[in-house]
Amino acid sequence: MNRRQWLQQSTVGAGAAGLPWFFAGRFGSAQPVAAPAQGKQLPPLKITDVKTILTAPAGIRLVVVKIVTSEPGLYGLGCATFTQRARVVETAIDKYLKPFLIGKNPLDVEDIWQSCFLSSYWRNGPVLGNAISGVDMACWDIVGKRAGMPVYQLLGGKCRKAVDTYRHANGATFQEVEKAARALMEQGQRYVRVQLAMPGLFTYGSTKIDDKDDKTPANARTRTWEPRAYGRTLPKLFEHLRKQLGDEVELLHDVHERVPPPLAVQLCKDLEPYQLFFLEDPFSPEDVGWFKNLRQQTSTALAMGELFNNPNEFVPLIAERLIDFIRIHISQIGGLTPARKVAALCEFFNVRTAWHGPGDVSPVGHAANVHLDLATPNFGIQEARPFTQAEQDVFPGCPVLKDGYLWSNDKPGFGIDMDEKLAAKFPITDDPPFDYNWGNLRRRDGSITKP
Ligand code: GCO
Ligand code: MG
Repeated sequence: MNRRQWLQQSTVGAGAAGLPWFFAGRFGSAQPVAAPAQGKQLPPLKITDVKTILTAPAGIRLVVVKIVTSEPGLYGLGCATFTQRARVVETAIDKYLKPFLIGKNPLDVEDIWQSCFLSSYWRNGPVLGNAISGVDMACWDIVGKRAGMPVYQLLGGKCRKAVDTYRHANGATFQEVEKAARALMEQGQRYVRVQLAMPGLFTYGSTKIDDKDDKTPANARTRTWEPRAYGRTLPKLFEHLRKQLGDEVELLHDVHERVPPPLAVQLCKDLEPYQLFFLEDPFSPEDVGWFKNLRQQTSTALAMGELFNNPNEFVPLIAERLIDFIRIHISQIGGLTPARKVAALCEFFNVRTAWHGPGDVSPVGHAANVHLDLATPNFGIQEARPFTQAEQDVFPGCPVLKDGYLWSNDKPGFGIDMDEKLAAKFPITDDPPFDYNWGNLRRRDGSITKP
């Protein structure tokens, strides 16, 4: 007798005796009576196929998982994007998770997550985290479609009508950054992340150095970075922007873990007069021990986390109230299942969410971010980008960015689909296998430094 039959038999017997179901086995009546009202019984569901789809409709390598079920036409999509190691994630899914998953019930999302997580014995790293994320989101998508409900409804329902976002304003001069910020504000953005290129230095999130005349092979092309000049200039950029743009607009900045910890502390103090909405990644994940020191010295709001993989990296920061915004990359930590737990943990410590939402999160991943944002009371802000036409064609049902808000549709699951034939028309490039900016950033003396 399986669990459902056992439960049904128990319930019937207990009902007849007017006793709770758990006495049924002992006091069951011979009189068959109607079972208490139960939900519509749906036929059992099984995973019949797991596909990994690599596509680059906007030029960035995306990894999407499609889980196909035994119910005709019922499938789910999830984001497993790790753009710098896309092929490794593909192998983790196709060669390892797929055989483990075939035949399992995709509605048992928690059990699927826990068992996939432990199935490699070694765990908590990128690649396996991304692979599990794709599977996890695809299962949530299936649960939503089966229930006929959007995922945000399964998470407790909407706490807000739409999701407030920030976008990026980059430039090589103060005026260029100001212009880019104004353009976004005119489109309705209330939150703008500002990044400045430093002359002669390769600066994260800024206008890239034009290297068309550089004949050095891409994999050996060094980018130069020195933190001091950046540390001195950034407060001046904010001074300029506050003068020109006023106090109303919320300004953000990403340090991208590129400065030595004492300089990051100084920077947070120097930026206080400009009241940033948040300063992101002042330290690298290897240096999180510095947060205790930093927190006591500054009132600048702190965001951290796109590089986190292991709960031990972020749980103490949340529980000790050392950060204000958690910025985990949802596919990095394994998908919606762990992310919703992180959001709930944060709620108790008044830490707000600001899930990572750059170009290397697929529209499916952005849709998952939006569903969680809609249902999270302690939501802070969502990093967003407009989707290219090609992305919208490959992923019909993309969240819509309007007046600075991301809007989800109300279709079941994540409400987003994938045109596989069209996706195949945007193959990922293996040459170069990833952009060589990472791992080639060096100080002037030639020593390697954090990206
Ligand atoms: C951000 C990020 C990204 C990362 C990128 C790495 O949006 O805050 O720092 O742009 O650099 O996702 O691949
Ligand atoms: Mg960042």
